[in-house]
Amino acid sequence: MNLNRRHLAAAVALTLAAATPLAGFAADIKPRLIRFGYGLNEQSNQGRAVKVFADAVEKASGGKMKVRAIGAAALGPDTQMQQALIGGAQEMMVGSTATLVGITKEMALWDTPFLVNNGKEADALLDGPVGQKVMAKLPEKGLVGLAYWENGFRNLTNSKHPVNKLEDLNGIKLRVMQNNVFLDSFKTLGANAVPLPFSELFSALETGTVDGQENPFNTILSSKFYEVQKYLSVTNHVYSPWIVLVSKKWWDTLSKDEQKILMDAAAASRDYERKDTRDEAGKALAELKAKGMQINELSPAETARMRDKLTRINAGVAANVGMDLWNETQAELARIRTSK
Ligand code: TK8
Repeated sequence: MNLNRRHLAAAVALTLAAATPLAGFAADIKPRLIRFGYGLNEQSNQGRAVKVFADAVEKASGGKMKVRAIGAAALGPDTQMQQALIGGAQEMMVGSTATLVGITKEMALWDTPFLVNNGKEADALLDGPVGQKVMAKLPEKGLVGLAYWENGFRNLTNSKHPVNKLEDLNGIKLRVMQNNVFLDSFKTLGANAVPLPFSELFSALETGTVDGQENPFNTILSSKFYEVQKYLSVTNHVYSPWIVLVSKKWWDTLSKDEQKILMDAAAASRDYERKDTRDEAGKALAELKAKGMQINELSPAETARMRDKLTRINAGVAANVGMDLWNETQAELARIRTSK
């Protein structure tokens, strides 16, 4: 016992002696642990990209920064994780911009139906001055945005009947994200829209609490919604981004080098994620069909009717995000469209 204690004391003394001249490098001894939460499964475009981010951070930091990826909403739905980041109880997450509007109202810009026509326009808008301006609104709320990833163009599924025309939405109990633009959009289209966190969606569909939902093909596939949804209507009614977020409280404790490692990894994972998502989306429809879903495309006339109804939402979005930002977005989109 005595001997043990002596040994221990000697070991402590040795450690202290070794540590003293290196005191400035204390952070080097204990790796930075990054709890990175997300909502989808590990086997999804979101999960794969978080893994790419984690590997890039560990590699660039020589193992001094470690990412613990926690998927399937195990740390809670988007809104709960956002609060954990603000409070400093969690370091990072990726989730929908749509669930962030309660914190940063300008994020509602991305909820505008039919805002962009394709991925190229989305990338240019999000990575350009408008996207960066919206992201720059986050730090005053306790969050730092690092990159927009692609969630994708959203499409409708339900368990009742095919949606070929607007009237087919009447009476369908449709889950929407916790976001007023989505709620108003689907009420306007005639559905019985119900906001629910994504983490509750599968079981809500399974038990019939709701009849339908809307998400990109990738998510319909990775979350196995085909098991509980028969009909898929290709509507592409809105492009949804995801956003990679950091707790500002924690961010401010990092060195410039550590911040740069995270920014570089976010950019690399964004490029990987967009490509992976687009590749998968291109194949997903055939897979969903093979899984037994009945798929229909809306006729151009019906798409035009839907578009027309939904443009009534635009004025509300514009008022919400501010007329200046709205006009800047329209001008930027016009510029993007002519410069290709
Ligand atoms: C995942 C969600 C999801 C979103 C939704 O956490 O809630 O429908 O599309 O991707 O952010």
